[in-house]
Amino acid sequence: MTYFEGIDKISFEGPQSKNPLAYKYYNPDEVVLGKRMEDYLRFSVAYWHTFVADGSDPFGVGTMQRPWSGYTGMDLAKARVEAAFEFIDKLGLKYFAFHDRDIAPEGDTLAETNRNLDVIVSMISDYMKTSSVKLLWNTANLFTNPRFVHGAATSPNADVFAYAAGQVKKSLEIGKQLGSENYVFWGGREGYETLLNTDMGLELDNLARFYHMAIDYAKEIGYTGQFLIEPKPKEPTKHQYDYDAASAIAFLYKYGLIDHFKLNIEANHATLAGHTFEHELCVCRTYGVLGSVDANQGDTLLGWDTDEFPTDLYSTTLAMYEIIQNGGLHRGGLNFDAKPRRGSFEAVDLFHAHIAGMDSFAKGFKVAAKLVEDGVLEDFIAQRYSTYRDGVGAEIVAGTADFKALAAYAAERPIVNQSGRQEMLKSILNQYLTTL
Ligand code: XUL
Ligand code: CO
Repeated sequence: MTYFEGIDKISFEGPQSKNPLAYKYYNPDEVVLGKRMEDYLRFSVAYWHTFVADGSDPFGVGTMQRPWSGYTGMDLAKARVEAAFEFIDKLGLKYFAFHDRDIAPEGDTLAETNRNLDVIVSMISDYMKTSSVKLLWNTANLFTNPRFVHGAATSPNADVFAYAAGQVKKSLEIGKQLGSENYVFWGGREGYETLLNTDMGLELDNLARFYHMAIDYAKEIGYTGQFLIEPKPKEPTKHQYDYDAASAIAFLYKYGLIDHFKLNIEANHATLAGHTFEHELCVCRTYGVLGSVDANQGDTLLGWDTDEFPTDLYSTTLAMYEIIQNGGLHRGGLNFDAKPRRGSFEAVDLFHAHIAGMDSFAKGFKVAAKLVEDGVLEDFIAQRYSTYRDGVGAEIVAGTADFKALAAYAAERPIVNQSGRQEMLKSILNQYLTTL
């Protein structure tokens, strides 16, 4: 059965093409920085937005017209798998990502839920055997069901902690079975609403205990995917513990978890935290924990997670610049945790949306690669910090200077600063963006 009737494989036609169902910049075979674009960018489709979400919002019901809408229960779950592999193949994607609850319906008990999962996971596994599509990451949904009303690993109720552990245990087994390259923890309800009823110390200790149990179980079953924490400051909770990259990293250090985790940075989560996307990526690469990316964009006029497909070339360029400085994303990828707007309700809009996202990142990648090749920013930055290469600066860096020596050095010396040249650099960036 064909789900996306009338839509052929999407191919690269170049920037002059007038065909909306073609790539203008994403050319999988083009070599950039010594690697095929496809191998560098590792695009992934998010199962929940593309095959599950129906366009409902707090003010209205779903609007999305989907070829699988007529099915229910396990039949719906199976139809979605068939549609997913057709979609992935038509776009030429290589990765996908899902929550346990996206792929199979929840049963009355954990055992029944797991039986539903087994049926769908074996179907996905069969599809994966006959295609080159891989699972970028999987995760457990520990936020939708009312049992998680007060949190999962940070719930005040130990029975909920136990249930969440059972759910993640199963998800790690699925990760092993399908060979997921990463496993994501997004703490949807791991935060608090009011400090008046919250023992923050116990909640954080328990969250760390939960992660240590996950590490132990992964080791026990031989699951080798990279563990990722996805920071987000708020929504659904008022305050989420993994507020941003810096708070997640502090948590990982405090609880002896830093060697076992990297971070999955989502652009819209950065915006919600009051940071730019590139800031969060830069913090991660500086601390050596940049793992993967949820590629989307927010709206600076709206205070919530809009999960738009990324189309802002300025942002994709600066993000790819950070990713290149990181030596790529290694086992991570660019997962489109993004949804077409509620008004873009036709199935073909899913194609337009992914094409827009992939082209935006491909273009940003090419511009960032050229900036790096030409050493534009590196040379400027190297010169800006050149006082640390010799004299007193070199002594500071080498650790041989102390306050007494520095005070004596500074006593009679006039200080001459250099311009930061911000406007010149932005103008050069625009030049690269518009001429490449
Ligand atoms: C929510 C979000 C999640 C995670 C996976 O804002 O980003 O979809 O990516 O649980
Ligand atoms: Co996300």
